Amino acid sequence: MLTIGHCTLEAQVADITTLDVDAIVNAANMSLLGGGGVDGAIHRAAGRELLRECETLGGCATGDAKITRGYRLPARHVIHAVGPVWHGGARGEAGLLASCYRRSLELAQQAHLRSIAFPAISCGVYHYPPDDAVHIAFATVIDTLPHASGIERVVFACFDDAMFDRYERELAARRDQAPPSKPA
Ligand code: AR6
Repeated sequence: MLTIGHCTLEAQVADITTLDVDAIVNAANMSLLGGGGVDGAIHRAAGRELLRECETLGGCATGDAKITRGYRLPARHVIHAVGPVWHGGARGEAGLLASCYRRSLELAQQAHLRSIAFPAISCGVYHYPPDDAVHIAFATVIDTLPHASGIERVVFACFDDAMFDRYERELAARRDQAPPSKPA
């Protein structure tokens, strides 16, 4: 756990569909019409109404995000972000991945949400190298939080211990950078 301003950041090993937060982020594709991985799990848990709302959205560009209701999920909303497919790193993948995190926080802020959970966008079927992806996720969230002052809680939902360890390393490195507390 790490506190930045009014916001706590934490990593959890969790199925993101079980989290009771204002919004969970989906690692979607440009159609926004569902798929495998976390996308499939979110659509299964939310029910058909989620697909019906997604059908009205006209898809989404890579690096961008769109928000829907959460339907049968404990989460009140789903923010569908489209991460980049990893092609080796020379096709703007890092900027597009950062943009997913930034846009998701912007949408959450605009909707007056306070808590948000992210999966490791692009780290599954899209094959983004996970160490790099986690570093981008973490750094982008920290850089964006000052512009999303209503966000009080960010959860990085990890499907396995290896992913959890990556976020824990980022959290620890950031804690180590914090200025030492003043002597009493
Ligand atoms: N909760 C948390 N994390 C999960 C869950 C879950 N229930 N399920 C998987 N993960 P992926 P991508 C992790 O493949 O790489 C879909 O077909 C998983 O272990 O879901 O962005 C879409 O429709 C991995 O670390 O997303 C797109 O076509 C991370 O979530 C495409 O896959 C992301 O893996 C998007 O690929």
